Amino acid sequence: MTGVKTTCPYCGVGCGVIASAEGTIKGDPDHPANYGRLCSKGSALGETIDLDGRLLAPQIFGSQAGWNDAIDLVASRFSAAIRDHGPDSVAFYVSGQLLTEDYYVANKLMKGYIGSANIDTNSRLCMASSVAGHKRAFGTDTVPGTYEDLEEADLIVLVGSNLAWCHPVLFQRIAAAKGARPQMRIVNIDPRITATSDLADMHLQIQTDGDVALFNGLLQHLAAHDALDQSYIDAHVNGFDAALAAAQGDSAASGLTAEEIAQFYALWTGTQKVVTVYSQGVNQSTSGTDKVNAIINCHLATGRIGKPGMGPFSVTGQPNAMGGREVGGLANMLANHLDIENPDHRDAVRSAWNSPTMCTKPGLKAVDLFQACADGKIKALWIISTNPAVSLPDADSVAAAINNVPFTVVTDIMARTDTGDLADVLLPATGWGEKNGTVTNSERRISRQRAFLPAPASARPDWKIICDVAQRMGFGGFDFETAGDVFAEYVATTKLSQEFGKDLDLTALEGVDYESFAPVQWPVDGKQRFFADGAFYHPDGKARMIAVTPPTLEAGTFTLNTGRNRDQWHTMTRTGKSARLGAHLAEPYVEIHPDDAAAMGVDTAELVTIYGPKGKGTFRALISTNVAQGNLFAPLHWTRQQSASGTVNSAVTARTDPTSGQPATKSSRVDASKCHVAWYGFAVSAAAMEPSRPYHAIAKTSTGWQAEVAGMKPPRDWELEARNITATERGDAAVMHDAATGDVRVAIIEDNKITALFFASTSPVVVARQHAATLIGSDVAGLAALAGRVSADMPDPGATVCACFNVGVNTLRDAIGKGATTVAALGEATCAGTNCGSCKPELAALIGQFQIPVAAE
Ligand SMILES: Nc1nc2c(c(=O)[nH]1)N[C@H]1C(S)=C(S)[C@@H](COP(=O)(O)OP(=O)(O)OC[C@H]3O[C@@H](n4cnc5c(=O)[nH]c(N)nc54)[C@H](O)[C@@H]3O)O[C@H]1N2
Ligand SMILES: Nc1nc2c(c(=O)[nH]1)N[C@H]1C(S)=C(S)[C@@H](COP(=O)(O)OP(=O)(O)OC[C@H]3O[C@@H](n4cnc5c(=O)[nH]c(N)nc54)[C@H](O)[C@@H]3O)O[C@H]1N2
Ligand code: SF4
Ligand SMILES: [Mo]
Repeated sequence: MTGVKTTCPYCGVGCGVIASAEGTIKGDPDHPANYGRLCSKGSALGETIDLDGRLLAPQIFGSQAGWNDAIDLVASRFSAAIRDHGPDSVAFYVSGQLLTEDYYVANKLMKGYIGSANIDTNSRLCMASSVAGHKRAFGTDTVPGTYEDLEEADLIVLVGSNLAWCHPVLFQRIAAAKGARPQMRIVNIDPRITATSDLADMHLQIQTDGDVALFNGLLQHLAAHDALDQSYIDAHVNGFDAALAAAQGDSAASGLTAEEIAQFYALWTGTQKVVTVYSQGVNQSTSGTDKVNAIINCHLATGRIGKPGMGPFSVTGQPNAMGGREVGGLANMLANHLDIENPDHRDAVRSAWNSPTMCTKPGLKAVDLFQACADGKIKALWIISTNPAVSLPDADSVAAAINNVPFTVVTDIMARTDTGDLADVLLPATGWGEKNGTVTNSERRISRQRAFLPAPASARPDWKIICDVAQRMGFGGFDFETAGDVFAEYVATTKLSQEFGKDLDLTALEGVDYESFAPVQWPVDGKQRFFADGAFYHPDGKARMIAVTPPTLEAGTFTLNTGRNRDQWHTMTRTGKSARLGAHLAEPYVEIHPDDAAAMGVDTAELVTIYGPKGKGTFRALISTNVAQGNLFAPLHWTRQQSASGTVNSAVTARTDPTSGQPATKSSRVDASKCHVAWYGFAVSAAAMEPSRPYHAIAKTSTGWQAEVAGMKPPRDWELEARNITATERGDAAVMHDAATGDVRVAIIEDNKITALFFASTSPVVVARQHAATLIGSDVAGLAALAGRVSADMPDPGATVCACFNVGVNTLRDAIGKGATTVAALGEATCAGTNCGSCKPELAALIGQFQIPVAAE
């Protein structure tokens, strides 16, 4: 296929993509991350690159402006703040979705020219605990292994990772490896049962933050069962005795049964080739760094690190989380894995940058940075490629803090985001497909993102915008012509890493052709893994085992856990554009245990309000035994753009890990109760809706928009209510109001075509959502459509399971009933699961659910 080779802009798997300007998207069969595979989000990239909703020109105080004025204003306001209040009165808050080149110049500007380290990134919310844990253990922030280890392992332990939904292509690689070698074992450790659990031989439903207790217990068990690699410890590891002594607590504090613990320990102890994969269930915790070290301790004590099929493996979330760490993106790091606290390192970086000044101390970490905004200490703030008014804990206070900064700049690709809505200046960036640069994935592989579309209107690449501002502030050192020039300078500076005995030396890439650059893993000398033979980066060359003790668990009514959906990316600014992706789970929801729901008097699909100390949110109840009693789970994706009350971080508390500063967004202590409403509604419309009701959530459909709504008292005029909600003034309305049941149905018809449908009821509206959406624009007689039922010639496919081929649950149930009782057979019958495979765990679960049991003979 012809097209441009680039890299997916979503998760840290870093899949190679072949894309064309016509919007065709295919997996790159030659890319070592995915060998041609893509997940549902990657496959739908073509549907999210249109210009709908894009920010296409700079905006100053709400009015369109030219670049010259915008750059002038930004440069002069930052310069004035620095002049009047010092360098630490300004701050940048950036993103693991920036390309390495963008990240490099942002750091250079703040740390080397402004002279402050007040540049932090959303990686603080994501990878900071892994970074801190790596540095404590290895003396460097380095992931030892490669993706192949996941295929070569005999045991994969997933800790706090919903890999099936969040790193789907790695999950598919593991599933394929297990298919080929069924003796491979998988253990999933998560307080919640997830799609990832379907592949697991053992699901350990750990208590929230029980991980340190569990892995401390494992260390004891390894010691007691003669399973240590004493010669590795003697030669390469410090701190064993102290770590073991600290590990003497009770593993029952993990919340697991003695039998579960014994089985897990026996499996780990008896299997040499173990990879422990961990993600946000580990990092996003007040004990996040300790969890990382508790896991690494077990690998160091057994020498199971850096060898094929063995090692601790922190998978990165964002496409360039790793690249950001390489260029020193965090407030407490310097470029090239050098240390901000080390004056020799600072001096060397300053002279490599030939810069006038240099930060002298670490800057503010994300949560503290926004607190400083609230406290009036930050006079100018620049937010790039991230949406903190949604994604930081205590989000309402963060929004207020941003508002409190005298001058705020936001660079984004979208015109409206919750953070952009608070900005004084909006700067339009080129997005994926329009810009050039590099990203580094979870296995340290650097790949190119390449443009295959022209830059729309006056949008500019992020690195260019940052350099324009730097130059206007009067700084030399930013006169790059292309992203390739920035990359070349960055690569040249990595010689410092080598000079100081660090591991990030990319100088072998000097002079490579940026245009034809093929994916390359570092170190670039061909060595695939780190640490099999020791050679750690502490001054004595040894690793450190860290003495860690389990945290004391805080009391509270409910533990609010938060995370991700399969088909949405973070704050939905891109994935929210795809009707296909939106169909999987279309509104903010909370998973709640049936006993808790019953105690609250909450029935299926009613609404639950979650109260944090500083804010609240209202969510659709998804009653499920996948969460333990006392636990709630809600996704982080919904923003005020789709749902005024669905931003879960409004209720999430801003507690952080003391070592890494990473917020503990998986364990807020909250209250929750039923949200009593008088009526529930559902609407589909050809028009864009902004319903603004006590509860509402909008989503894109194949024919327009849908909205879930609820109200505190019935309106006087249902037709008017329907027209207001569906943003449909014109056309005739057919209204049915059943006084006995309270059910309301309104169809609005113009020129014999249905333009809007509205359903309301005193209980949650039962109507086939996707089917209703397909009626918009059709000339089906309004009243038949109003029945909300489905005629024989238009079967309702039901809620979407396979987003690639739009296959619904009803279609799958039919196929299973007709004998398609394996995932492969379902694929043949319906196509479901045959493209990206992200829905295979759900297909398997449906087969279990709908298969007619065969009577025992
Ligand atoms: N579809 C999709 N994929 C994504 C993203 C996305 O937005 N959408 N975002 C990307 C990014 S940036 C990231 S960081 C990754 C995140 O990838 P993951 O970390 O896999 O995703 P999460 O859903 O945040 O959390 C993982 C699991 O941690 C569990 N957990 C909560 N508390 C604990 C605990 O105390 N102990 C243990 N052991 N587990 C716990 C949660 O129940 C949850 O299932 O995903 C990346 N991939
Ligand atoms: N409660 C809770 N909160 C969490 C988490 C959780 O699990 N639970 N997870 C945390 C984690 S791990 C992460 S990574 C964060 C993610 O949180 P955010 O980074 O805030 O979320 P995104 O939606 O990815 O924001 C990216 C923004 O950049 C814009 N954008 C896209 N492309 C470009 C570009 O090329 N240039 C520019 N300038 N802008 C662009 C998008 O439109 C969007 O507004 O959320 C964190 N928050
Ligand atoms: S797994 Fe999916 S989201 Fe992640 S890089 Fe690959 S295609 Fe993109
Ligand atoms: Mo992340």
